[in-house]
Amino acid sequence: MRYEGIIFDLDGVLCTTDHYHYLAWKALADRLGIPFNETDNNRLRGVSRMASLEIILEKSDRAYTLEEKEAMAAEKNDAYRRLLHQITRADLSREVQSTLDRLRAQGCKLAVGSASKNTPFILERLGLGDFFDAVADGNCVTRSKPDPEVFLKAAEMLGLSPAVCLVVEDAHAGVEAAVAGGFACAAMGDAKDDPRAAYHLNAFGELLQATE
Ligand code: B16
Ligand code: MG
Repeated sequence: MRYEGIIFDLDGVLCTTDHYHYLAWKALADRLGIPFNETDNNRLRGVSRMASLEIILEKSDRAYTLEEKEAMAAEKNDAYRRLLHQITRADLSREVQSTLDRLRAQGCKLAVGSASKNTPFILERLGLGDFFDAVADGNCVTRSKPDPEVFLKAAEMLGLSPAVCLVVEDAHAGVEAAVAGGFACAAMGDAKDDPRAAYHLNAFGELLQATE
């Protein structure tokens, strides 16, 4: 095993809730009369809630106060949380579960590094509430990806230096964050072809060969 620790992004890597994010942002955008489609939604990948809202409001023709923006973010999150209740253990793919189990059996420490403040709730729904050795998420950082803070925090919680950890990411902002923090990165999904990544995964299970 080439790495002592692996830090996984959550959404787009361990599970897929991006459609729920889309539906919740879309409901808000529709109410405000702001155009928003799945392509716009792609720009929100790995980006924090407030930064996502700012991207959506780029197409608005009026300015909003911070108070109004906070209310909008809360409205979106309430809708998103309602949708998250649909997640069950069956949404954790066998490929993800078996790959995680094999990596752990190889002596690798496993952590989550996610921008989402809903990380504990999502992990619980997936049946992974107690699985990871460390969880760093949007609740314990002040700077969001592409700042490396969340991954540095995860490595620190594992007691490992970035040089011996691999980050697995699906967002370009996340790949940038990993590299900025001194981590090697395995990219998949939307960010698969990002040239800054050391590995380009077509599927989660390919991590086993990549880290051999
Ligand atoms: P929340 P990740 C990210 O999760 C999502 O990709 C991004 O779309 C979302 O805006 C962000 O979490 C914040 O989520 O509103 O739940 O705090 O990919 O970093 O696991
Ligand atoms: Mg992601």
